[in-house]
Amino acid sequence: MSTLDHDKRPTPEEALRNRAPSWRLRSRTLQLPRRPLLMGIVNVTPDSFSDGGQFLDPRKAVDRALQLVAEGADILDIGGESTRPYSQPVPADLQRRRVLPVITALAPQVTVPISIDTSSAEVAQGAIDAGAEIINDVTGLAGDPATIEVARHTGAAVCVMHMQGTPQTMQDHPIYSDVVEEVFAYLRSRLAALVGAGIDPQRIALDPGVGFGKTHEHNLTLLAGCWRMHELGRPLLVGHSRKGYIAHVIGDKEADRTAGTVGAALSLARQGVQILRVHDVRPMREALLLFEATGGL
Ligand code: HH2
Repeated sequence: MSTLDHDKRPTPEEALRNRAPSWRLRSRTLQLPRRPLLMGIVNVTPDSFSDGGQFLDPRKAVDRALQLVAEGADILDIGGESTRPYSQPVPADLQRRRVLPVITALAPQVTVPISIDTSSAEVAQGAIDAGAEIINDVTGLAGDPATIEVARHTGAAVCVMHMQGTPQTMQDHPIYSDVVEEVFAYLRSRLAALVGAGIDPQRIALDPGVGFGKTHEHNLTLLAGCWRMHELGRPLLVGHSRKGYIAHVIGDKEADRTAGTVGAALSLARQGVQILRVHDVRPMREALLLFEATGGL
């Protein structure tokens, strides 16, 4: 039996009525206003696709995080493993050595919540002990099943992302018959499985996984159809920042992708997406403020 049910597809207006107004984290509840919150990215890695090597030094990573907060980041996402296409997994102990000093230094200095970008239970547990309160897992808590237990017993929030394949294989030949409906069906089943495993649904955010096992056309279709995911009643988090579909649309692989990221952010804001995961907080914040002030929302 197909998991897709085309007859029951809502209109964008109907889907938006189900837009989640808040996200419960470990120590607080985040309100999710109509203008998206910004999750600032800090990659403590030598090889991330866009900022690899810039923040591998823990002091530089902390400074970058503080800068993103000063520019208006509402959440910080700290990661010690690149998941770009064809990247290799990074052992948990190396991820911990990269991210834990950064989170330990940051936690007493910032009031915004800290998220750990990992699919390792060991890394997630260490990050939570150091002060993180969100587990951002690109494998949807399926890569390391022990992560479910970490989320359950710590009460950390989780972001569950869709990916077709693994970073090692995902860009080989991604195939969908209907990318929006298939991502929707995956997120719905993952949400049900995690709730069944004892995770509080109020703590779960969902992410369509831009760039994870998708062609440029898939990414563009998915970005245009994010509104669909509101039917699941959970906060939507989208990581569209600086990714390859922007160069594809612009027609220039070398182009700076900040303006393109802003352009897509406005479409996502209009669709009611609650959280945008971005490298460049200041331009995003300013564009969204103006978009809101001029009636764009
Ligand atoms: N994208 C990346 C990493 N983590 N998490 C979520 N929830 N959604 C995303 O789209 C997402 C993510 C990849 O981007 P980046 O961290 O900049 O690069 P790299 O994986 O090379 O470190």
